[in-house]
Amino acid sequence: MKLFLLLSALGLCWAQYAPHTQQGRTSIVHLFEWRWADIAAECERYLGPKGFGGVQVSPANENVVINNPYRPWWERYQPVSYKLCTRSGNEAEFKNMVTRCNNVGVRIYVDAVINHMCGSGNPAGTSSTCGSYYNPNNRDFPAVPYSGLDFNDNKCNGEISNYNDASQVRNCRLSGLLDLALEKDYVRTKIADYLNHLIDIGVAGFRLDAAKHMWPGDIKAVLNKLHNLNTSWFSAGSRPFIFQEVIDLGGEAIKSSEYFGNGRVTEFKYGAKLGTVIRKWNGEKMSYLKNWGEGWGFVPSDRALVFVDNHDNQRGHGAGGASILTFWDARMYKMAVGFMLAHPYGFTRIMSSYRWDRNFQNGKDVNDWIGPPNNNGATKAVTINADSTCGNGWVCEHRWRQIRNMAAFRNVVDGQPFSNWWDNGSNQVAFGRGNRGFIVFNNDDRSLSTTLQTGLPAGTYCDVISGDKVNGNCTGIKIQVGGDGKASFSISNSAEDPFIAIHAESKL
Ligand code: AAO
Repeated sequence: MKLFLLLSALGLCWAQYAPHTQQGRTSIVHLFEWRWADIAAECERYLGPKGFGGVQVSPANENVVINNPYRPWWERYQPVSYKLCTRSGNEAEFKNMVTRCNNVGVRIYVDAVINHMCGSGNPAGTSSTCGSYYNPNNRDFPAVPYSGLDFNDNKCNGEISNYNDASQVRNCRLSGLLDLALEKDYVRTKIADYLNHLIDIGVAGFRLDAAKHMWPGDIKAVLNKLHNLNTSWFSAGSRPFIFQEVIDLGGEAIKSSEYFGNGRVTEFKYGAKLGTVIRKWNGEKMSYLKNWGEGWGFVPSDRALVFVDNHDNQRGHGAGGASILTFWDARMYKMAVGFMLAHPYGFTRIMSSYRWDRNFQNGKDVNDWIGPPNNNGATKAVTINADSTCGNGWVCEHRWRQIRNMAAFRNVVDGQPFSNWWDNGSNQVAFGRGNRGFIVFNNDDRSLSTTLQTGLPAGTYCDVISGDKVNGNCTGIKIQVGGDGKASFSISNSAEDPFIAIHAESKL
């Protein structure tokens, strides 16, 4: 009995850190701006079969429609109500997606915009994705309803200007967005009602947008009101997975550790540093990655949600700076994502983007606002080409062979220790995951040719970066592991993808 109580207490306090992915599935993908109908189809035809754990979807609630600039992606971060009604689809389509994805073992995590409503400068009217009326001027959002009493104007009605002042960051406006008074039980209840609606439909958790701009205790009070997950798909008593968008690159008043009590936090240092290393900026080398993780000053692994890029910093918003790698730098990007998925640190999120016309002026992309591929504002379907890549302007990084196969690698090595590290003191490195997987990188300007201890059982393995194991054959490079666990590797510095990865299930 005592043991049971202890275990259930542990379960209760640890639960919000667990993503509730199906057994053996270890990463999620952000299908940025996808329609619900396309996500449902992608779960069934691709994500389920390929072993992806879940999808972070764009905000599900009604938002402002902005026509100048024309339908920017960021209009979705300006809520008007909590009706499930956006460019991605309506409530029926949302429910259909959640059901179909859960049924093939793929979880849905919603980007929850609960810190604020829309920008103060929007005119009153019904320019919204569901036609709800709103008036930012007198803070009237009748479709919730919220009124002037529900915002932080009495504490601060101006912009955040000083990130060294924690009260300002949490009480003032982020980019002019009307800041909700989350210390009010009424506001907490309205937000919890929205999140509970999503939980009851079957979502597995939430990204809390702009969590840094909310007091940790206010978030906690909202979380305490949340239902357990839907028992159609989750075991009784499961708590929603929570990952909070807290940007803490150091040097500001707010520390991400203040949010550990609520759930995981986004570790922004991860992508910023990994980009710097792979680009070889500031004298960084891959050999320094030997103690990657907490050794680099990151939050504890079991509190971290990690990613190479996100929807903000792939286009110069948010934080991370110029070092961030994206699909635009495909060769380095694949190495970075490969490294992330092979390495045990953190819970991993893969980015899946759309292409837009970049236009740099004085180092800034003036087209950083461009929304998803669309016809007169209606988001275009994600079409699938004969070679399994995506059409209609969707990049689908998660479908790139190297990335898709590394997501599978992470599943295969789940729970195995970081092992057999090797480096040449420069940018040639290798490491394994127990006796289940091994990866070798050559990011130097000379070729790599060496024999390494892989930790794997003897056999012939298929490199899942240059090819796939198909019907027992390998379409890429083959690696022979001897009875002593050693194998020889050769990687040209001009290889299309200068890295090799083998694992227990790529054995021929
Ligand atoms: C749009 C317009 C605005 C307009 C507003 C209202 O662009 O001109 O005023 O509407 O009408 C997104 C877009 C915004 C957009 C907004 C609403 O990015 O452009 O505004 O939708 O439509 C901060 C927050 C972080 C936030 C990030 C963008 O802390 O929470 O800014 N991300 C989320 C979402 C994002 C969304 C929102 C929040 C709002 O992911 O998509 O905005 O819902 C420092 C701070 C960071 C701060 C950055 C940027 O970072 O630390 O906390 O992020 O500044 O302000 C170095 C430093 C690093 C620093 C960075 C940048 O790297 O080390 O600490 O430089 O200075």
